[in-house]
Amino acid sequence: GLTTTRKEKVLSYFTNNIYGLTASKYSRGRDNITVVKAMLKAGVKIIQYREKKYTRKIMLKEAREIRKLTREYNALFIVNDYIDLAIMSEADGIHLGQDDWPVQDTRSIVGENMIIGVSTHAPAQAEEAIRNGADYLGIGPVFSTNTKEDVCDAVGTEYVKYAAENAEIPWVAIGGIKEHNMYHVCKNGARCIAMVTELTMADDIEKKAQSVLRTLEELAKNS
Ligand code: TZP
Ligand code: MG
Repeated sequence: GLTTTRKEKVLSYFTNNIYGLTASKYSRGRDNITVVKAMLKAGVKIIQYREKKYTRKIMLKEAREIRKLTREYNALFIVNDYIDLAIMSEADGIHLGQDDWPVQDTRSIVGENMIIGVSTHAPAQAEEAIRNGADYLGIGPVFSTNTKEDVCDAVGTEYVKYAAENAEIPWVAIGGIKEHNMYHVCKNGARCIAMVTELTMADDIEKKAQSVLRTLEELAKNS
């Protein structure tokens, strides 16, 4: 049958989509699996497993469970930080920060099929990530956020605009983005929005994600 290349796969998923991340610390006692299920039910098509405090054993168990669920919902599954966990859980992608392993070295380990995403906070970092073979970029933190420890200062919608005008690969805006301020992000060209606490802290995660997806659709139509 038809084979979808890595590049085509990324492009299709990073257009008009919400990129949902786990955060057990900010999920009001709900476990990561419950949170992911609610996001998937709502129609979120990219899930990142981001877990900073659990043991390897627990992370592997959760990542495999999320791998199963994301397959059922035709969603992309990305693992944050851990190359080994991404491989062991058969994730679609691995997400690297500026202080994680370099893209080229990561590629040599994960092979040609795995998507590699890189967090960037400035144009020079975006250019470097693209040069090194990243498949998508994280653009942010757009607004200030307390969700991430050692997060850099908010980069603002200026950097979103830069990405919209210059990025040669798909990208996702992240950091402090809520339903009420996503207008400013979309207005500057974002077509894929990452959210942590707007979803994980919601009373009803599924309802919130549905509402955010409707808002994104409206904003995309009018721009
Ligand atoms: N990378 C840059 S900002 C951030 C990450 C993982 C956290 C975003 O969380 P929130 O709750 O959507 O502001
Ligand atoms: Mg990292």
